[in-house]
This record gives sequence, structure tokens and C-alpha cells, in this order.
Amino acid sequence: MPATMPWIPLGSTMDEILSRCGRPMAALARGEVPALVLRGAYPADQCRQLVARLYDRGLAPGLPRPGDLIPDRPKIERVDVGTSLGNLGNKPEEFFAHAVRTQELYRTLFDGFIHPIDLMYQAMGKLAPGKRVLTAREADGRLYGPAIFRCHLPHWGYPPHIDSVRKREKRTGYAVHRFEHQLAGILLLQSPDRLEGYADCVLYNCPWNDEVAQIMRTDFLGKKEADGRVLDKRGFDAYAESRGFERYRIVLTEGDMYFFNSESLHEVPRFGGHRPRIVMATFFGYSEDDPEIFVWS
Ligand SMILES: O=C(O)CCC(=O)C(=O)O
Ligand SMILES: [Fe+2]
Repeated sequence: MPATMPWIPLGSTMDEILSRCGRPMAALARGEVPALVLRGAYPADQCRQLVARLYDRGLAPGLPRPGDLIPDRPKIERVDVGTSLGNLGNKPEEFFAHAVRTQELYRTLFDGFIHPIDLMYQAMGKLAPGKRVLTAREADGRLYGPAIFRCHLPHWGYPPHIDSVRKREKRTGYAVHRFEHQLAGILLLQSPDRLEGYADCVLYNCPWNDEVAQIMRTDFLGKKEADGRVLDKRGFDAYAESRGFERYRIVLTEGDMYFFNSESLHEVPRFGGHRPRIVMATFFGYSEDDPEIFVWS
């Protein structure tokens, strides 16, 4: 797409996206658009029932239910259901053993529902015609976690960051390292309370480069409290302003799915209220000339 096009997502249905762009995932990988957004991809009532199942099966211990009083400074930042390469990547044996338990859990977790992971993988396939979408795997067949449920408590957020096994974490020992680009897929299952100015995610047109790496090594992205909470990111806002980065604020409702380039800076702003934000999240590896897309969490 010409550089003069405004940097806005493609959406809001699969047909609309494909009618405007034949290879939307390629456009996302090249940074030409901030996101691909599928509104109402998953039925809202099933979002609620699936969240209820996470609680009922005791999978999210310590997670407040909507309406519970949450203190201004909750001790836990979030509860995860699923396997995270980011958390366990330095311990491969533990990581793959954890992933086996997650696959076992997911064999029945979605009984009676539209399978949310299959749905997301199918969407990825349609957005990347000609490619095969698979749960990431090593050459010996060991599988990664296929997706993760992230339940975020109010008053936390993710400061501007990128996620990249290749460019940031340099996980050369993993098969997913082979892909040129790392993208992310999110399905919103439970919105937090919508207070003024709320956004699910702010996407910056700022791919990873040496300058950004340098900035991320300093505390320019935000002054951290002892517990890791970022109180003040005015330094980053000033940097983004001075470099003139385009930004796009994604606002979702339950059942919306979106895909973005996780190697471009993005942030989940802190939100208030009393409802945890719950998403199903994946990362996936994409290369223009690779017939496969590997998905993991
Ligand atoms: O929850 C989202 O919308 C994005 C999350 C994210 O940036 C991440 O998991 O790294
Ligand atoms: Fe991220």
C-alpha cells in the first residue's frame, strides 16, 4: 500500500478485509496496517460462559469475579491459564512438559462451545491464503502451548514493549526462531469496566530497531515502582511524539478478535474499575516465503 495511506486497521469482517487486501497478513507483517480486526468473531454469550467455566473449574485461583471489590493495589497482576514460552523459555523441559498438560486441559475445556483456538487458527489461515496454520512444534514433534488465557487485574497494564523470540529474546534453540516476523492474535472474552479514555491496546508504528532497543534498555519507557507497576510513561510519550510515530488505539467489545505485529511497540494501558480483562492470546511466526505459520503462547 502507498505510504500516503493512513495507518488504520483493516476490518471489520473477513469479507471486508479480503475485498480490500488480498494478502492481509503480509500487509500486517510489513507494518502497512496496525491491525486486522474481526468484530463479533466469537459469540458474546459464549465468551461469558467460557469465562464462567474458567472460574467453575478452579483454573483461575485468586481471580476476582466481576463485582468483587478489588483493592486499588491488587497484589497479583494477572492469572494465566495455559503455557507461556515467555515465562518458561529458559527451561525447555519444563516448558514442553507444561505444554503437554495444557493440551490435555484444552481437550475438554471447550466442550459445548465453538472451539476458540480452532476459530482463531482458521481466521489466520484465511488472512494468509496458501499457508498452513499449525501449533508450533519442534522437529521431534514436541508441541508448544496452542494459546493462553490471560486474566488481567485492574490497575495493571503492559507498558510499551515488543514481543519477539527472534529480535528481542533471541531464542535460537527453539523452532519458532526461524520465522522472519512475530505477530499476535487476541480474542477478548471479558472487558474491564469501560472508564473514560479506555483502550484495549495502543499500537505504535514503531518497529524494532537499534534506537528502540537502546530506549528499552533505559527506563525511558516508564518509571517503575518496586513492584514493577509503571506509574509514569511521559518519557515514552515524549519520545513517540518527537519521532512522530503514528499510533492507533484499539477498542474492543467481547467476542472481537484482532491481530497485530508484536514486533512493533504496543501497550496495554492501565485500566481501572472492578472487572478483570480476560483474553485468549497467541503469538505466531510468519515469513513471506514459508508455507507454514507456527502458533504458540
Ligand atoms: O492483550 C492484548 O490486547 C495485547 C497483549 C500483549 O501485548 C501481550 O500479550 O504481549
Ligand atoms: Fe505484547
